[in-house]
Amino acid sequence: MSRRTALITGITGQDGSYLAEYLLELGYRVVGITRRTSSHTGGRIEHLGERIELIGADLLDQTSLLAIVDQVQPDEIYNLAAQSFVPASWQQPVLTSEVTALGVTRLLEAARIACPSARVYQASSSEMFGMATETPQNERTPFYPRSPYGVSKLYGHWIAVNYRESYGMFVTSGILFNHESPRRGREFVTRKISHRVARIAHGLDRELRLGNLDARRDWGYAPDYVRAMHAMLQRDHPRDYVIATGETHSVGEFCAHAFAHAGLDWREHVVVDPAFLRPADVELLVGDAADARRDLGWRPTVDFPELVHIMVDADLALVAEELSRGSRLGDPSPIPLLP
Ligand code: NAP
Ligand code: G4F
Repeated sequence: MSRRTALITGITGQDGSYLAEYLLELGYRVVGITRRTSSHTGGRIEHLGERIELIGADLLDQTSLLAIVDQVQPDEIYNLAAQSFVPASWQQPVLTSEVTALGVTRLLEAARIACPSARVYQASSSEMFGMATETPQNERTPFYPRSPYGVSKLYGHWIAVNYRESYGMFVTSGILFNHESPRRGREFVTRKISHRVARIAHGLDRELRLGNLDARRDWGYAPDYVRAMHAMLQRDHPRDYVIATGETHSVGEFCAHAFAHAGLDWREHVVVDPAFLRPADVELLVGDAADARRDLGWRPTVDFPELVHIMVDADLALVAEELSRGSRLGDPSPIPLLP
């Protein structure tokens, strides 16, 4: 069989980098879309070097997407690109809709016109359940998004369903619950905690300021979740799947585990700061991935305590390395949250 080709949008992100590694292991030719930005964002994929191909395009730009799909003729397309940070979606609701919602239509149009046989994966989100009407949430749970991000993801989800049903294209969405790793952006709560724990443990900071400590999430390990994305595209018929661990924990519990792992008491360091509360929050998410277990044979391999330990250990090592190099040690959290 000839080598299969995968096209990944969002390859510079957490999931894109793990997916690229996984597909290379499986023998794929991997082509990634990168956008022209004012800052360098290639840190997560630098180690893959020339094993992947990178081409410039943007979910905001129809022409670039059409050209790239036509040129690459991929067997599989993974649409992971998005404005993915929920608080930023209140600051930039129109941009979020352009990228996270309409960007999906632009990519599907490119596939429909230039390579309709390509199998397409759309990165849907448990944020679409929002103020969930049942617990746990599965593929039949009604949606009730609570942010411009959630609404945009819901548009992307339904346009994917519509291209499947209107044109008979192989389009599938993974409704993924939160998944984390040492490659998670530092603005997301798990990584914000693990990184600050490491800095406090090394004597560089004393305090961690957070918002809603009672919010509960179903947190899994990102490398497990990219396996599910690939498995969904190998089915005989396309359909959507929930991917989740089935366990839920609060932000406060994440703090307690993370600080304890570094030998610290979280109550001495965590400060609740209203600046980090959201205009509307999603209070409780927990997924039921029974269909994925049955059809895809998918199971998470990393549980909650292990996930916390992996992240804290990685950040302890990172801060230690930065200290030994004498590099800049100001907190590099890049994105300010809502005032
Ligand atoms: P991430 O780390 O924030 O990565 C987002 C990616 O999108 C980056 O590569 C970014 O490129 C790219 N991007 C942003 N705007 C773009 C544009 N206009 N054109 C092209 N690329 C653009 O996200 P992630 O955590 O890996 O998540 C991957 C996908 O799954 C996202 O769609 C996210 O919404 C969704 N999702 C994530 C989770 C989760 O828990 N992680 C759960 C459910 C769904 P730059 O490097 O240039 O910024
Ligand atoms: O880590 P978060 O920012 O992730 P959130 O909002 O759940 O979104 C992530 O998961 C979604 C899947 O459900 C993805 F679709 C999305 O792209 C993204 O990857 O916040 C988690 C919870 C929230 O309830 C938030 O209010 O943590 C709470 N939290 C409390 N203090 C905080 C903070 N969140 C952040 N980012 N920063 C805080 O200081």
